[in-house]
Amino acid sequence: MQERLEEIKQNTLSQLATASDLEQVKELRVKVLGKKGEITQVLRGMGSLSAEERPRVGQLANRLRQEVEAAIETKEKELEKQAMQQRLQEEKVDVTLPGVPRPLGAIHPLTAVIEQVEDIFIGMGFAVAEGPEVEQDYYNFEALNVPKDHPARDMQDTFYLTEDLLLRTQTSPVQIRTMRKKEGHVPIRIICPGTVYRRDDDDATHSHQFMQIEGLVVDRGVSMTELKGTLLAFVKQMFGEEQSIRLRPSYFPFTEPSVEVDIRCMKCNGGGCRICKETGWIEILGAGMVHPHVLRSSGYDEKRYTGFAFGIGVERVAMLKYGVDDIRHFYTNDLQFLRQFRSV
Ligand code: 2NM
Repeated sequence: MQERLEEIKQNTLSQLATASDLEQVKELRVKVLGKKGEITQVLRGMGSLSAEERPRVGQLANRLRQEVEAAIETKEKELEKQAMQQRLQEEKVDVTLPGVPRPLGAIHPLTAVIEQVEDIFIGMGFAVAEGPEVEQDYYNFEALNVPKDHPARDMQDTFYLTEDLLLRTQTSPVQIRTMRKKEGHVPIRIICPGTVYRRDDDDATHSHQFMQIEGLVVDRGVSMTELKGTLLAFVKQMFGEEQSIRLRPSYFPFTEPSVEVDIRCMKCNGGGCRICKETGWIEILGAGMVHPHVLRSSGYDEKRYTGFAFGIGVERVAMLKYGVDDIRHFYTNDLQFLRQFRSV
C-alpha cells in the first residue's frame, strides 16, 4: 500500500509537471483527490491491514493528500499567472495612438430659423401646432375661402394624390383643424411650422418643396394694430432691434384686408442695392385679418370674434439671415455648405 501511495505521488507530480493548461490540472485533481479518486481507492483497502499498520498508512495517505493538494495549487497559480501575462500581451492598448475622429454635425439652417421663430412667438404667448402634409381639399382650399376656379387649385400648381387628397400648399390647414377642434372657444394663438409643396420648376429662388411658418390669432377685439405690433416685435427680435417694417396692401383669399410686410434691406440699410432691387425694402411675409368666411366656416361667430394670420417663408428668412444665394443649397445635402453652420 505504501508503494501504491508512493507510485500515485510520483505519477501525479510528473503529470503535473507536464500539464499545460488549467483544464488538465482540474482533471488530475479529480483523478487523484476526488471522491472516487486514487487516494480514496487506497484508503478503502485499509480494512485488510493490521491495527498497528492502519494509522501509519492513514497518516501517509493524509500527507500525500496535502502534498498533492499543495503541488496542484502551486501549478494552478503558475498557469493563471501565465494566462494573465498572455492576455496582457495580447490585449495591450497603445494609449498614445491618436483617437478615431467623431465628426460633429451641425444644425441645419432651416431648423435653426424655425427654432428661433418658434422661441420668439412662444415668448409672445403662442403655442406650436402641427398637422398632416397630405391634406384633404377641404382643409387646404375650401375652408380657406379659395374659390373652385382659383388658379392655386389647378393641377398645374398643386400636387394631387387623388381628386380629394393633395400635398398641402401651405400650413393654414393646420389652423383650420385647430379652430374646428376648439369649437368656437377663444383665444387661439398658434404658429404652425412645416413643409409645404407646390408644383413649380426649381430655380435659385423657387423650390417645389419648402417650409413655412404660419401664425393665427383669434379672439374678441383682435385688430390690425395688434397684427402690426406683433410682427414688428418679431422682426426686431429676428433681424435686430434697429429694424422697422412697412405694410403694403395685397390680396389673399383667406384674409381681408391683406398685406405684404417688408423690412429694411440689411445689405444696404435702405440705400438701395441689388438684393432689394434698389427699393431699400425686402418682402419677408404676408398677413391679414382672417376673412369672415374662414372664421364662420370653422365654427367662429364672425360678429363676435376677429383674427389675424400671417405666413413666413422659412427659406427666404434663412437666405437673408445667412447670405445664401440659392434656395437649392438647403436641399442638396452638400457637406461643405452644411458645415458652415456649425457655429449657428
Ligand atoms: C399667409 C398670408 C396671409 C393665413 C390665413 C390663415 C387662416 F387659417 F387663418 F385662414 N392661415 N394663414 C395667411 C394669411 C397666410 O401666408 C403668406
